[in-house]
Amino acid sequence: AAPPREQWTGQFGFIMSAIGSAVGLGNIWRFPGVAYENGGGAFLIPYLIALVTAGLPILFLDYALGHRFRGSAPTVFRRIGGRIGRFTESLGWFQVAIAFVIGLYYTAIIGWALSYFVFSFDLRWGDDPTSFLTDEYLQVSEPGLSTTFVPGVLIPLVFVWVAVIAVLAAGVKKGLERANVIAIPALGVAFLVLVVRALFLDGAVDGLNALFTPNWAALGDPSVWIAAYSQIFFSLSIAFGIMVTYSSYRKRRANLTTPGLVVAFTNCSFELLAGIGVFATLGFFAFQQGTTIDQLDGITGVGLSFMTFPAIVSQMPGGPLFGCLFFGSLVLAGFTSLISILQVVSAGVQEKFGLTSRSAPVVVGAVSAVLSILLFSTTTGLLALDVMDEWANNIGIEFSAVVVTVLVFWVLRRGRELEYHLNAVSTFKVGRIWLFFVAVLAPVLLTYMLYERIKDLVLDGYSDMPGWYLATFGWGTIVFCIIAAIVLTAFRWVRSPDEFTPWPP
Ligand code: LEU
Repeated sequence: AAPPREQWTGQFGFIMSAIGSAVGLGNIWRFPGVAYENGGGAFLIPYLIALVTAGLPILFLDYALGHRFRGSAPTVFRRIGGRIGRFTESLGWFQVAIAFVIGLYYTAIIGWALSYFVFSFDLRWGDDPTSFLTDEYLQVSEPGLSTTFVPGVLIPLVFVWVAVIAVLAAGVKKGLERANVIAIPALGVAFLVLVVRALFLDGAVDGLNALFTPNWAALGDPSVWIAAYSQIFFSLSIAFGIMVTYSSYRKRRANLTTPGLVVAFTNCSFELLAGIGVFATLGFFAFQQGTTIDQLDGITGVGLSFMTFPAIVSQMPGGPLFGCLFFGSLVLAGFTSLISILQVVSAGVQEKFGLTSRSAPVVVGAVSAVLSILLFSTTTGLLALDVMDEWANNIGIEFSAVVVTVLVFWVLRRGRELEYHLNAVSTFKVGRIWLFFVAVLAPVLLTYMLYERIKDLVLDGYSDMPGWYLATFGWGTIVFCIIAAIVLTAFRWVRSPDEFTPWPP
């Protein structure tokens, strides 16, 4: 018989690991730019509304699903499906596929951060960090598929893949949990030092004003709301299998909702803190240049962390230390999230194909690593990354959230059962309001937003990139996930999942 299901040592290990997953590149690299682009201070309103109406409720839903049905996403959706489990399993594989895609480029960014951590020591990027990034470091070429590898990007990328496979192969307790218990406090300290330092820079206040001065008109724009919901899902690691998988390793009698509140609160505080730190630093930069923040370029996404930040670090007293703290934080935050992403894929494959908890990460990791290296260590990596990130998050994850909620609450009608399960041991009880948010409000809002977003992308394209390119890397990503879901569902289970985790309990 297969060994019993792995478990966290206890609540603390789980909470640290869940925070490790939630706090990631999304908090440091993605949030500040997204907030700034979508109305600055006014973005906090849709953000908080998204947190309360969809973030927390779906976080609880993921916990309930994973914990009650005790398995990776495909196992969970097969079990909850009952007689139609053969079909509903595909939803689990769709989530696995999204996690797989995100893992491919997420690793690339961690690899860059690792390089930049090293570059910080001697401010290697010189006087023009923008051209350093695109021309010297990434050696970006026209959109396309190049086969020219860039060694400086390739080597750290390989390193990150080896590290993540090693952690996963060591298992839930000795690998994932241990890595998080060490890395998360370290990250907390490094990041606090960074933010406090930033607040004492000249011009910091102007930076905060730029972030927090609301542009109320933005609230009328659906794309701002979509950005808020997507950011919450990505940031809390919900609706694509991560929290389902993580909560399946909790002990049978476990308080579910209270740790959920702790994790969500910590994640969002960290996110706001990152916004504050980043904008204080931008304020300093604008001050140095005798200009204002809205005149600066490159405040979003990749540009912010890898062009603007290096430029600032160069001008700052004690710059190398600041750079090390910033890029070191990115590496730690990113790595602890990456292990949760890959665990989703690894656990799914492990259960379906009857692999061991040691061999599954090696197989899954090797396949992912090869693809990730092919896509992101060549001269066209940067563009592919941007497009895949947009589609995986704004279309893939939202689509998954809609299908899960409709399936669980409307087709299978399991709402009451999950509510009961959540309340059985938890101290924070959920009730009618939770059901209303997850079963009614979330699917309705998300369907509308998804429709708007798809319409926009179809009609207006994305960042002036050629249509064929968006078709391949954007829509192609979604098509890939759907095909993967169908194909992986069609395979036969090598062993019944019930052998891994006794079912029914
Ligand atoms: N929650 C993570 C973050 O904020 C991302 C997720 C894909 C693990 O970066």
